[in-house]
Amino acid sequence: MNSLAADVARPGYDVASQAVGIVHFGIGAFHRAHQAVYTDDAMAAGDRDWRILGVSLRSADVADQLNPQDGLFTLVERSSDRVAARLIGSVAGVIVAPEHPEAVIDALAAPTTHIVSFTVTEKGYVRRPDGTLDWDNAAVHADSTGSGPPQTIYGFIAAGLARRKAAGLAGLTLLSCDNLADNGARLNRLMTDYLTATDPDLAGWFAQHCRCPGTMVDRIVPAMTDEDRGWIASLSGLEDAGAVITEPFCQWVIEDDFAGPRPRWEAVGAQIVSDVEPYEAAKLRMLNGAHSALAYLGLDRGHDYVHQAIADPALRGIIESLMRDEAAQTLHADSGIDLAAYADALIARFANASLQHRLAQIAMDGSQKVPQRWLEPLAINQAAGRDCPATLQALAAWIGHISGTRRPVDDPMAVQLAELWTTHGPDGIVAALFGQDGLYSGSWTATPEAAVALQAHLAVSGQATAAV
Ligand code: CS2
Repeated sequence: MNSLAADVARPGYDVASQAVGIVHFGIGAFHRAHQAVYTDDAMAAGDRDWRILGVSLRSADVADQLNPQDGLFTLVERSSDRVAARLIGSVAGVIVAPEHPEAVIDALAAPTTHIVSFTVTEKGYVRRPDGTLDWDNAAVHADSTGSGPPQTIYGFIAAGLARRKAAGLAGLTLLSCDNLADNGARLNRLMTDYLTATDPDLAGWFAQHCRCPGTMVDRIVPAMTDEDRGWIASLSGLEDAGAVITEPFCQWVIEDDFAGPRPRWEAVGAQIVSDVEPYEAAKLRMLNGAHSALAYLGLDRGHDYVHQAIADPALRGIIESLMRDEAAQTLHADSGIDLAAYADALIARFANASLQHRLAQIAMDGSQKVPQRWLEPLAINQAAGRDCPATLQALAAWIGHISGTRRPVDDPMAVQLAELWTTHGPDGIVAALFGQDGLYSGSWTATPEAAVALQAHLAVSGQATAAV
């Protein structure tokens, strides 16, 4: 490595002397630009021994990037008028779980570990469309039968907790930082179901000694490219394989329900509250709901990036309606959140052209995202007799996307969804997904009018795409 340019801020504490207090599953770019930064700030403000040991459940990429640099990486905040770079010291290193499963369990069972956090994305929770644990998944099945080293978060946490219980150690806080509705309560239910089926005594211990606070996490973090890394090298004078680029905005709302000690994240900008739900619902339905709409509608119109899609007059009105007239109507007016100002701020964040946020990144894993982003608000609005033309237009674009004929589909259910298309065809796909017995009927069932609207959009967008 070369020398660090003088204007790149360094960690404000003695990094090497801090012990690990947090084990984090899913140490992708989002975590490095969010929780790792709050934790770095907390240690700079005086907290001690909260370094983060990252765990990758599959790929060795992040370990290969960060371990040779002792976990250090550059964080760059970028907007049209500002670039700020700093070095983050809170990550101690990364374990590749399939290579060293015992090391992961040791870390979970260490007396100094108090918090296990997760950004494993929606699909990392291995749920069925109705939200319950997918016991048919091969990795969950293998973990539950104990036929080899753990593969899923459930298998690893169960093994770590069993060791803690046997050693008479304290419980853990399991902190989900993924974009699921009610993420803390859901993780608690999934973990409880897993333990009840595999080790009922441990399930009792878990209920007594562990906590799963809910969180709302927010920061837009595009996937890094080689070009980005080259740009950072020219900026800081460092070749940094683990660098991340993000927007200036950052928000973290955490339910005040921990099993033991935690960093004083609230001293460095996080909000610790008694109820996360209003923040989480607003963020999932307005920000993420608009994001997914921009992704599928934007890709259909030939755009590559979020800032291009939001600048397209044909899409801007749909996004405004989806956020203000549809999603916002499902949120509590008395939550204290100014929803009109929130929508304004989101539009400005989407317009940040310097972020280069790819629509294809957001379009990934739609089967796991659509329920909390669109189907919940559709169900609430439908029960209240309100129409949702913008959300339906976006949903139709997703239905077209999962046919697999418009572009490649990166989704754990891609094969199943493409088969639904093959079996039911363009005239039957809406009913197969959202009819009385449809795949997603547990989340939302289309009225006959909504089904007609979806069908009409599908017909139009199908022709439009075919004509391109
Ligand atoms: C995005 C999110 O990829 C996606 O699905 O909607 O990652 C989004 O950028 C973050 O949730 C913003 O906080």
